[in-house]
Amino acid sequence: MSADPNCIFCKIVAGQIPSRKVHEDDELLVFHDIAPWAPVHVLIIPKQHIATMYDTDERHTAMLGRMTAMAPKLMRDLGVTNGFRIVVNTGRDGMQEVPHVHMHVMGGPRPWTKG
Ligand code: D5M
Repeated sequence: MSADPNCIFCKIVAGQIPSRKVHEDDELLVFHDIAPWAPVHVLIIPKQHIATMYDTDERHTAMLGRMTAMAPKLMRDLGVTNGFRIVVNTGRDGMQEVPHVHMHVMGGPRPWTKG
């Protein structure tokens, strides 16, 4: 599985940087965002290093589908039952700060910032 030694999320996957893990399987890792915008804010990431959504194509359809499909259960399991938001920032103008694909999943009682 490809990893970038300089990537902070690859280091989390490798266990070199601690994280509050919510879910892990062969392909994906889910952990709490260190700077949450909402009462519940997790990141779903592929374990392999993929820098941005520009680096994905039809070959990643199943993986991207799994990321989206697991969000409702993750939120329910974390007690979020009144709605949530999914955001995937992409590239500089897309306000992506960490260059490893990640899906923000955010919920919990409002008010909270729209990010
Ligand atoms: O969002 C990148 C997100 O990654 C941002 O919400 C903070 C989060 N982040 C950064 N470092 C960590 C660590 N070490 N643990 C957990 N969360 C982290 P972006 O969409 O790139 O702007």
